[in-house]
Amino acid sequence: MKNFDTMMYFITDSTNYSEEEFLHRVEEACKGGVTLIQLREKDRTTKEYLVLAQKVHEITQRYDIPLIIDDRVDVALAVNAEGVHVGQSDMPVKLARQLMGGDKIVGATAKTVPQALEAYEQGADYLGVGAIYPTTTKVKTVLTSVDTLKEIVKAVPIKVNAIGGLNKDNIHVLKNSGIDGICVVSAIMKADNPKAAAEELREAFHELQRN
Ligand code: TZP
Ligand code: MG
Repeated sequence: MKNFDTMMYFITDSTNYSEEEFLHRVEEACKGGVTLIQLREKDRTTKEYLVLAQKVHEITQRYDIPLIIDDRVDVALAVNAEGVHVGQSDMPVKLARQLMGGDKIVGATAKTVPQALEAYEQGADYLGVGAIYPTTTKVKTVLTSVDTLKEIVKAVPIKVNAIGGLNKDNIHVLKNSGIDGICVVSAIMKADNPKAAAEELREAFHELQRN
């Protein structure tokens, strides 16, 4: 039985960090209580992606946090990661599901209700919806409104996370949206103290759910 929590979903970006600093930041985020980690590498060779994924997986396993690999089913399978995340121009969810098997986590990006329904019908376990705010992490992405996010939450019975430019000071716009969690890159990756940043984000998300 798949058991995973998308509440505090940390997506990595190793750009501008030495491997040592990157891995340290990943571990600090684990200590700060992130519930899911995605390794997201856009400019590495397959071999480099694999080697880094193995190293990150060693860390996440110590903290019992599922590791999701962005884009690459082959890399996810090769390192026995807990799941894969596919976007609209990646491997279709249906194929990713077939290749990964029923026990692994398959996540998908959706920006509209039809995309969300299609991903759910093809076997996605969760959706990342956004960008809610402009982001410097993924410059090409278009914005998704909070209203569309709410419609997606109502349309599918799987977990839905908001993504894009989110931080502890702006997630209040997601109040009453019904989301299961938030995905962040910069708010943790670029923080002076990634552990404290993860803790503060958790607190901010809990606050959002309380009121
Ligand atoms: N997909 C939509 S926005 C985004 C991705 C991968 C990047 C989010 O990064 P940040 O730094 O949290 O804005
Ligand atoms: Mg992708």
